[in-house]
Amino acid sequence: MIVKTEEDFNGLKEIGKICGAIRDELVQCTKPGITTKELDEIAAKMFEKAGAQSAPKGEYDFPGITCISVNEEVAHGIPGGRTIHEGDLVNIDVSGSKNGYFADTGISFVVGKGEEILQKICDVAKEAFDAGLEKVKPGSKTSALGKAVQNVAKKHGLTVIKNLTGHGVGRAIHEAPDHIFNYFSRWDDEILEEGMVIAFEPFISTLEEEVFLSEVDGWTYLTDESFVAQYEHTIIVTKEGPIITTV
Ligand code: M2C
Ligand code: CO
Ligand code: CO
Repeated sequence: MIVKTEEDFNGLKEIGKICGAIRDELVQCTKPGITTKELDEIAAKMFEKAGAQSAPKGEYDFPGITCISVNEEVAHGIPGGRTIHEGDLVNIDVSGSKNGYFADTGISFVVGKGEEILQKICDVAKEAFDAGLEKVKPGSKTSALGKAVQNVAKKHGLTVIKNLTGHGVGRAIHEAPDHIFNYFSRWDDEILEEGMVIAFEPFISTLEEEVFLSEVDGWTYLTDESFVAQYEHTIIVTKEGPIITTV
């Protein structure tokens, strides 16, 4: 969407804050022994208390309130009986709506003490996000964000996931621009506009450049031999600088 009024701005900020708070609470609660279903129930209570709705459930009838992905699961992990262990790589992705405004945010992190490479990909996903954020201004091509992400991954000897992308957001969870790629493509010439709302989400991988869909549940994106970390926020593009709604 393109923000046009103060009502738009306030609506986006309100749902952004709610999703950010749920993300942070779930990260805090992710300790060895807890199940992903228990984490999702915390999110359900927080959404209800805030008078907001889960976007995956509301828009796609996803079998969960949030997406929680562990180790070989990269994205769209379904909350369930899986127990969290020390050293797991976990991704919590929270998206929701209130009064017709949407936000989307996610983070990958390591539970307690884990393998060094896992912390590295989480740190590089954040670094790639920050590098792309510098390109978020009216008139920029979305390919500038992809280039920034790819350069950061390369600098660290890592790769990007090419078949998972950022996207427009605001009045729906996924809207135009349909894709903000995490690599440079000369055909990717969408222009960022004043007031445009985007979800920017670098996916940094140890090896593979593509994820595949689980044949078992039809939702979860998986890797074979890699570990992948994501870092996502909802951003309003303005000439005064990007505004992150999901802080
Ligand atoms: O847009 C995402 O970040 C998620 C969508 C949840 S809807 C089931 N918030 C995303 C991540 C990975 C792949 C596609 N979309
Ligand atoms: Co998301
Ligand atoms: Co998203």
